[in-house]
Amino acid sequence: MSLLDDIQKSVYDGKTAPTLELVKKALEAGLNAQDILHKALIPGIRDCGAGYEKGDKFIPEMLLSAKAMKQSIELLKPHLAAGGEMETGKVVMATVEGDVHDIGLELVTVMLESAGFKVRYMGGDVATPDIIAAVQEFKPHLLGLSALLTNTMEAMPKVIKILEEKGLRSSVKVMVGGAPVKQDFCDEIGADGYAYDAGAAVPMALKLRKSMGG
Ligand code: B1M
Repeated sequence: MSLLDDIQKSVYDGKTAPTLELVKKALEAGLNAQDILHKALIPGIRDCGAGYEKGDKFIPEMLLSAKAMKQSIELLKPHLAAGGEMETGKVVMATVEGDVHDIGLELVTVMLESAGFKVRYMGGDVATPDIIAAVQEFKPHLLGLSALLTNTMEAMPKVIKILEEKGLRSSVKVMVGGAPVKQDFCDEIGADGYAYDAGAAVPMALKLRKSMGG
């Protein structure tokens, strides 16, 4: 088995300390951080989801895998991309109400920060009024909303509706993402942009930012 296979399995097994050791070893061996992320960590956590569907894994085990994954992302952060020198724009990032999944949100945040965006990271399960308050206070160019559950995606149009009601909609572009979210849904709810993954989120965010001028 390769080092990447070992990392994938270690995330699946939810072993934080051994996973961190393996990630360090991979970095020392000169492996690319993007490869460690996309060829080992993400497949490991996705295997875990598949295991959960089959009944091989239960929530406490998924939590252990999530912990191994999140701490590994912390280790990789400085290697994922160099921090931007220039401030590209301001972003509020949140996973919507009722949805605790925040690993993807964090990855998108790392990528946006590396592209020079100043991000107010709100994490998972953020109440809609808190998202609206962050938009009012931080005055971001972009609002990034994530959802991993089919039943929490519905919080996204609610956020957009309240932005409209409060007269904030024209001041902020809304970008949506997360596994069940697709372009059709983005169009249907009147969001401004959709990105499939963290890599695609950067060009989309830059495009939306540019469309605002200033
Ligand atoms: Co949950 N979970 N989970 N879970 N979990 C999924 C999502 C699921 C697909 C697993 C499965 O059944 N196969 C399933 C959802 C089914 C559905 O609704 N379609 C599910 C379920 C059912 C649940 C619970 C309901 C289980 C239960 O309690 N019975 C429960 C819900 C809790 C809640 O939120 N209220 C639950 C709980 C949990 C844990 C707490 C144990 C844990 C989360 C820990 C955490 O995040 N802090 C967890 C985990 C780890 C998963 C899986 C295994 C992994 C998610 C993940 O981190 N993926 C997941 C299965 C899977 O994804 N295959 C699953 C890796 C991450 C890098 O990818 O998040 O997709 P992702 O992010 C990507 C893109 O989507 C995109 O870019 C990211 C990076 O490339 N992206 C954006 C994401 N946000 C974006 C925003 C953007 C742009 C792009 O712009 C703003």
